[in-house]
Amino acid sequence: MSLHLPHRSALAYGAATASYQIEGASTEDGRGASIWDTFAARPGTVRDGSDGSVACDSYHRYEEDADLVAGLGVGWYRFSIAWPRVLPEGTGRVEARGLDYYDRLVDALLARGVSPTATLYHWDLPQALEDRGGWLERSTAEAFAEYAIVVHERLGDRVGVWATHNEPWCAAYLGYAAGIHAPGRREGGAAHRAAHHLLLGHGLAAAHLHEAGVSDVGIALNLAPFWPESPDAVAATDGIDAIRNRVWLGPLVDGAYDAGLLVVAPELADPAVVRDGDLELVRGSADWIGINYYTPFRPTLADPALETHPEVDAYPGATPVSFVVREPRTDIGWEVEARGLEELLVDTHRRTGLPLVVTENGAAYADDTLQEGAAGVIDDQDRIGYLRDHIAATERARAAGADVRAYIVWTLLDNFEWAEGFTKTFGVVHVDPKDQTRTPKASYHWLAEHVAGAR
Ligand code: IFM
Repeated sequence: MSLHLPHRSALAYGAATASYQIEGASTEDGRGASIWDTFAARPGTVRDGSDGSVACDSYHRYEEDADLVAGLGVGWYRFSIAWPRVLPEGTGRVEARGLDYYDRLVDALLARGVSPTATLYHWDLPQALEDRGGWLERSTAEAFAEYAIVVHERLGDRVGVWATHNEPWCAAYLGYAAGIHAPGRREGGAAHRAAHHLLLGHGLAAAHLHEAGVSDVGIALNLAPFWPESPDAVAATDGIDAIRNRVWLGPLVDGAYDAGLLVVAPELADPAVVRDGDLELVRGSADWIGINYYTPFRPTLADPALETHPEVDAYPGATPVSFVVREPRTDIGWEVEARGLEELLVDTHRRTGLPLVVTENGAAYADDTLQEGAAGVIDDQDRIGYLRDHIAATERARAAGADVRAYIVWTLLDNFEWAEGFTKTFGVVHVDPKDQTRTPKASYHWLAEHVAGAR
């Protein structure tokens, strides 16, 4: 068991979850309100009207969940920390009982031979900070660094691999432009400010973690392969590629926003927002990059005949595009194409030169409609096929020279899938929403066998 990034000699395995999606206990032990509590309470925001107040009740069932991780035989568990459990008002007063929970969780993992890797921000911003402007304000980045120090002080002796943010593109653009994630604001180009402040928060937190002796600080990005459907969509694709991919990689690698990005996001050329030294701080701040991959995107010039993509407003300033989605698709409507993962890993390693981790990959399938197998197991063969193909794609990327250290499946448990509520299930373990009973699916057993065989 190691507390450092796995060695490159063999692909390591892990399972991932996120605090708001699994913990529940949303008012327990002094936890403050998060933007997802507030957003989900607004009618019409979450498909089934649900929220994360109970979710998988992992706050109380973490020992059982640690058993499930250990049963998979994976070396890593990637969880996230709920900022409002630790700092209920976002800054200032620390809630020791919140930290105690993560302390217990980390110990439960270590006792089972599983290395913990913690993500500091998987979208549950303290509502108190949103009330002061949220990620549109620079002060939120500064508060994030304060929070990172507090968490590291408590867990740093047992957690060595840290991710600052998970999918900051979603936090910035689904949250502040498209308005389909918390806090549900539709601020257009101002969302680019949120992106900058998320990056700045990453840079400030990474500097503190490095100072404290951490050598494995990363950031999990949902970079996307864009495959324009037709030659006339190429120019528009450049604009969305800038907002989805280059807005993160440019500062992390070059310490700069590129000229093409500044055309669609002039807000990032404003010296009052991007202050002297910000981009220098971000440059070189990541020791590894996490890749969250589900599907490729095939842009075409906005075609009203295509289904309207819910993310259509998430690229403010860029020429609007539609996305062609080919078959086969998962239950959430995302095309299944493992080649996208291979390409992304090879390209991102080439671009960054950094070690990579597949921090998320998995598929939503409507398991409830599947037959109970003979052994009482949910026979999710489609998910097994998806995982098998994407693990193979990861191995191909490694063979092509991409330094990919680990493959972490999304997700351990069926859980609260954000604006989709509990209607879309990605877990290798079924969770009964009525009583939170856990039932490993066939994909859980398949993955356990695969991991054992890979050792
Ligand atoms: O459930 C989410 C996760 O929280 C972030 N990445 C994508 C997953 C599936 O939508």
